[in-house]
Amino acid sequence: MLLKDTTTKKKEIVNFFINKNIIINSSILEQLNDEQIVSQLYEATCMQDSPPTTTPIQLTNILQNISKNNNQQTVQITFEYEDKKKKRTLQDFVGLFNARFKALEKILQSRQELQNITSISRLNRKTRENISIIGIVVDKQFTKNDNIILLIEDTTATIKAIITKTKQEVYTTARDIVLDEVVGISGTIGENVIFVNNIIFPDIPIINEVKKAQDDAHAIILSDIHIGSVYFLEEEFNRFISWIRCETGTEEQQALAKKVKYIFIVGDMVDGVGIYPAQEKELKIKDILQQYKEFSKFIQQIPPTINIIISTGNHDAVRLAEPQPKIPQHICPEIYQRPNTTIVGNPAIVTIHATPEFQGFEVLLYHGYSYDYYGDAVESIRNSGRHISDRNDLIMKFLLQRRHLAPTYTSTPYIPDPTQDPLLIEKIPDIFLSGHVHKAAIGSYRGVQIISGSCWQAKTAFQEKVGHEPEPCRVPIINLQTRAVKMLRFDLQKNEEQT
Ligand code: D5M
Ligand code: FE
Ligand code: ZN
Repeated sequence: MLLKDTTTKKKEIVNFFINKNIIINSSILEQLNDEQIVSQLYEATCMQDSPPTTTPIQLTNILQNISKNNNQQTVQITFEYEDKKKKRTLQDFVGLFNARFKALEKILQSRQELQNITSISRLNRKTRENISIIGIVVDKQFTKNDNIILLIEDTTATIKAIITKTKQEVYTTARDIVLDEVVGISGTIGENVIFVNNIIFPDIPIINEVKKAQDDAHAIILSDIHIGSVYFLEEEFNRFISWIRCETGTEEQQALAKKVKYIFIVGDMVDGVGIYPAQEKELKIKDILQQYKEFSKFIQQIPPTINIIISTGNHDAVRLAEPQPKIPQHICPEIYQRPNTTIVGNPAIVTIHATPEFQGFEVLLYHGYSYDYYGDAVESIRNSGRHISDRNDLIMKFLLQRRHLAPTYTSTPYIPDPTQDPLLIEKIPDIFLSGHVHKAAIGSYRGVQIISGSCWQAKTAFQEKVGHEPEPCRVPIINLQTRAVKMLRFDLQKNEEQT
């Protein structure tokens, strides 16, 4: 028997629908561009021997199940914060800080650089012994001579630690220390003070071999679309949508679009309502539901063969305090109905592209609301670029070293969970994605791929005032097989070349 090719099967499926007087909407047609879906649908419909009894509703269900099954293999939510709604108490803060300290202490305890770890209360303050402690930085001061004094606290006591200018390497490290981070310190003990020789961060081990997919699949990182803002760059965003639909671009560009299997949207989908004072004047769409409806229209245009993972940001319709919940279903029902979407909170970890032969990639998503703080508070980062928007990759590296998305308590508002700290980076991700500063960045740290999305919003009046330089309409794309990352541009006219 001759095996039918996809085109023949496709025709038969379309005929099948027509014969049953079922209107084939564009969403169904789009699904038929996928060979796998065609063959599954073919089996589910045309192959039936007896006269088909399938109703339109059943057919829609079949389609949805097929897509869901296909997507299920490729996107799994690995970490998602479940909010147990209850009133928070001071005790919850204590619990949270203990949970955070314990987790980071455990990581630090395994570090070879820290020999003879002692709790602070048990330090023999009279000897000149070499000691190591693990503690939280509760204060940081510069002396008249520019030496640094840290106040370190563990669960037993506090002690001062002094880092002198003469020890250049550790001094440079210490300058970047931020409040509330947990560090390991080794040095010699004097009377009520440690003379620091070395500072150890929880950090991540060096990964020698990065994971690579077996097939030529690509993932795209978007963030900060800001739909509803008068600054939303609709024309440019439509240019991206046309490209991802393979409707525009050179042959080569279209070939690349076809290989995209994942699109991550790392928060700030819409501009929101009431996010900053007098925002109404800068809103083209003043209704939050309308903003998400507009967003959904774009998402609906993305081919169903692409898995879309959506997390929240500080402009989205959820609380500002982190961990942020996912966008609720009633806010954007159209997106939940799409079989190819995975909606998560902020932060979140998803595993993509796992197969029986390949364990998949762990992807950490965090919008980056805390980054404004670190872009300013960390000296080496502050001095490294003209604007905070230039520094996302450095901030993300800094946070991987701290194993925490917001080590300083005041760097982002949060809801304290007494049993766990959801902003800890406990698992080391393969890929770490962010956004928020409105300029794309690509970097890597010890084998972790760092990528930050750009934005689809022109420079706002506020950003103009504070000297923020966004760089909109750039799209980082990662080849999961080679792990190469490229930057695509949609701010250019058709006749200009993408770089
Ligand atoms: O933030 C986009 C970028 O602009 C981010 O780096 C913060 C900065 N920004 C925007 N508004 C403010 C205010 N009011 N204060 C400080 N920094 C700001 P987005 O999350 O898109 O608003
Ligand atoms: Fe934003
Ligand atoms: Zn933001």
